[in-house]
Amino acid sequence: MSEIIQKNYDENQIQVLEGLEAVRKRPGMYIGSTGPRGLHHLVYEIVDNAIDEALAGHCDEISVTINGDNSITVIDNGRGIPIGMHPKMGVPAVEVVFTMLHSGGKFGGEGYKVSGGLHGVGAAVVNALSEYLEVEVYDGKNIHRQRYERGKSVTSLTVVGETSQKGTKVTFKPDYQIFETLDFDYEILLARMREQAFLNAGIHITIEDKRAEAETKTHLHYEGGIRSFVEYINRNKEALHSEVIYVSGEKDGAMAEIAMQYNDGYAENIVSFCNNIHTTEGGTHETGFKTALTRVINDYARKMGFLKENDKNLMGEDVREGLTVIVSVKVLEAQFEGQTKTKLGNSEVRGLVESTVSEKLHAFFEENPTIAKIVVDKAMTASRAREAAKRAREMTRRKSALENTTLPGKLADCTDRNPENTEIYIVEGDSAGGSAKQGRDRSFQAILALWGKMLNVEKARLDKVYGNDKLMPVITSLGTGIAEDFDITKLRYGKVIIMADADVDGAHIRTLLLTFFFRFMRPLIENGHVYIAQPPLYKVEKGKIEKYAYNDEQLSQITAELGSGVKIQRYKGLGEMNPSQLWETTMNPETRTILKVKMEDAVAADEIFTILMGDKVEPRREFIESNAKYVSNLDI
Ligand code: 1YM
Repeated sequence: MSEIIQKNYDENQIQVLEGLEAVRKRPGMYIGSTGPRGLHHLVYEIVDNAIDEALAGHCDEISVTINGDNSITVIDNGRGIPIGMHPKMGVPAVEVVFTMLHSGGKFGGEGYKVSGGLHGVGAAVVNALSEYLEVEVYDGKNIHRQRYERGKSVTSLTVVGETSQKGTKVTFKPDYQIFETLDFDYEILLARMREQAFLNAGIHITIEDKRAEAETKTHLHYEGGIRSFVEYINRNKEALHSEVIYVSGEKDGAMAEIAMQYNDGYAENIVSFCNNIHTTEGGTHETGFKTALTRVINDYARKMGFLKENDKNLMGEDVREGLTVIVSVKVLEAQFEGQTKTKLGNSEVRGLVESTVSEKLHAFFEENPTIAKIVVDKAMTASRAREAAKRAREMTRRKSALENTTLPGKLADCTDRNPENTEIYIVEGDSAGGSAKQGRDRSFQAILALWGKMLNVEKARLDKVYGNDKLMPVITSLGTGIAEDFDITKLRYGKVIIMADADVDGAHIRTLLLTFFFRFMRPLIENGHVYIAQPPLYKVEKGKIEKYAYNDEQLSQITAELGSGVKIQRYKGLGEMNPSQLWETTMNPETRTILKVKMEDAVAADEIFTILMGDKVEPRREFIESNAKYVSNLDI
């Protein structure tokens, strides 16, 4: 009798060895790679079995340790892998689990198994690729231990002690003959364990690195589950509503839960899971979510009158701007598709997620109108920005027509063609343009005068740049093109100097130009090509002495110097200076002051522009009254 059993055991053993030999021959087929990714994958396979035990409701504590020799120990407090004889194989079930491929997952186990990975053979694959693996099963009475080397058992399952605990402990060391590196990355494992702790609310996971000099140990436990996950992802962002929106539903044994929160950023962040497996390629659950979200927000916005009859519907990308969402589903028979088998294919899941979000999110909005309003506002802003961007794109398509345009008639060009030497003054006002033209050094200074009536800033949308008689000459003069077609190598002048009066109209034109550069020629600012000219505010005369003051402080200094009998003239505009005065005070590189525009200045101008264009009258009036200053950085 014992002989027969022994014989069967041997036969099984042969079959097993062949099986695991296949894993060692082609490890990539089972774990993807033998690089760091594959290495870390081994840990996930073992932990997944413990997580499954938690999902089945038998385990709430898991610990993961990176040992000093780069081996890994995983312990759980579940039922323990069964140790009874396997009826067909004639060896303990635990040995089948670690030594047989296609052992078909769990025997008779039910529930939401991690069927996406290695279909229940994860433990055997890890064993095959380990220099050694030791499993201990605690059954509440005894400690049972078995050791394997490169997939082969080197001891039989033996009682090695007593215990009152229940659970499973697995220690394994990845095989240096297989892996390119054995160096586990604590942060990578930590991130994965944190994800699992979020997805399995209430579970305690401890992760420890014993290689580190200082003790490195993290305890992960989130009662809030995927709500906490969303808060975690948004932790460094400005949330638009403090409460995370959470909905869940169930149908025919499948479950879906969704947690979401908007932040003030623009990125959309959808993270989805099926049976705790990160579905990086998306799938039916994500599709269902997106469809429902767009519909619910549009319906609500219409119903509440935020969207008027003639307004277009908000698009998917509008309602997802600044959204962080976790979509987690549990299904009995998950079908994974796609390049990396991380795309969920189950069609019934789409319907489940869609109906759950449709019904419950709608109800949530009805009950939380303040949050609903925030969400709709965010989406409507995104929609407007998208429309503006679209118009901007359309306009760049007309660019080729532009490139061929001859230089504008209002440009008085310089003779030097080397941008390293040249500069262009963009001047507002007819008379100032005339003085600048006469006063300049025509060898390296070009003048572009912006004529015509002062732009009505409220009506001027930058996305209508092509119809803008102030901006068109600027584009053609600089030669770079705009937006996606912007090419700094085509810049015709090294310095682009905005010269405008120190009054409201001057502030308008500066704001317009800076905003335009910021939105459509950003590298121009980033590379430090844009400057603001600083004309003097006062002329101080005494006899034959003429001095200029650029601010009030200088004025009092000069008047103090010159003593009594000085004549002070306040310049209201550039046009009040004759060509030689303009050259001397504002254009001569030896004596002038120009301010280099920094990105912060352009950002501020862009904000001001938005205020000037916006519907709110009060901020606009405030701006015009205070005549905001943008420039801070003294260049020369
Ligand atoms: C540290 C790794 O593997 N825990 C673990 C594994 C199993 C069970 C419990 C378990 C499952 C079932 C019944 C069942 C596994 N059992 C099997 C198999 N921790 C770790 N904890 N009883 C115990 O699914 O029905 C495979 S894994 F196949 F033997 F049942």
